[in-house]
Amino acid sequence: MSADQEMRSPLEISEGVRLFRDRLERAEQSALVAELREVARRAPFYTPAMPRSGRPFSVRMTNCGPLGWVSDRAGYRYQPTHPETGWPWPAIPPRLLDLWDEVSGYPHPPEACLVNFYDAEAKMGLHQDRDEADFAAPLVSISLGDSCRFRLGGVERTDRTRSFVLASGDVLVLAGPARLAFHGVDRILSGTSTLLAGGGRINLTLRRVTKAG
Ligand SMILES: O=C(O)CCC(=O)C(=O)O
Repeated sequence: MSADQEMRSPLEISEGVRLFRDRLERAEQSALVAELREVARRAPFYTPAMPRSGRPFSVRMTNCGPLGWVSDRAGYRYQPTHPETGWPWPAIPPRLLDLWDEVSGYPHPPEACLVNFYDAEAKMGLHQDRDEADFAAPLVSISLGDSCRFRLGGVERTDRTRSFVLASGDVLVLAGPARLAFHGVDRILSGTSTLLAGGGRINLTLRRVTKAG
């Protein structure tokens, strides 16, 4: 982290929602993409399916960390292995653990890093992240590659929503009263970044899954 990044305070979008614009410099983003390529070599991206209907997600996913979030006809859950290869997820890259320490304000490490890949057409509907045993830990979300229009609501599905752009290098934290805020991705703004050779957007979501201690 440069001194400039250290000095910059996050944008408080609403209570518990902190947006660190340009938190990762371009060189850090590239280094992270190289590490994620290795993660994806060992735990390939796959297409998750919706519970019950089995309808495929438009987003492709993989994970790193002791636990990974998966979805299939049987439901949403965390598990220690890749659903297609049966292999344990690779470790979370140390630079992400450091970032968690710097922005989360939570004294225990994340256990899951969900890696979402969005092509130009992919999106993610409004949802809450609530498959974790403890909501005391925040969600830390990192954007890489093409920008997206991100939608954020309140803790009730019917609450008013707002949208804003998340760009490569931005880090968003949902904590405290916003930990269970509904959120989603309306669309990808194709061609807004040259970070990923083939275009598209990667989102990393760091989560604590079990109750610490
Ligand atoms: O891609 C994003 O910015 C959001 C991802 C997300 O909401 C999730 O993985 O639960």
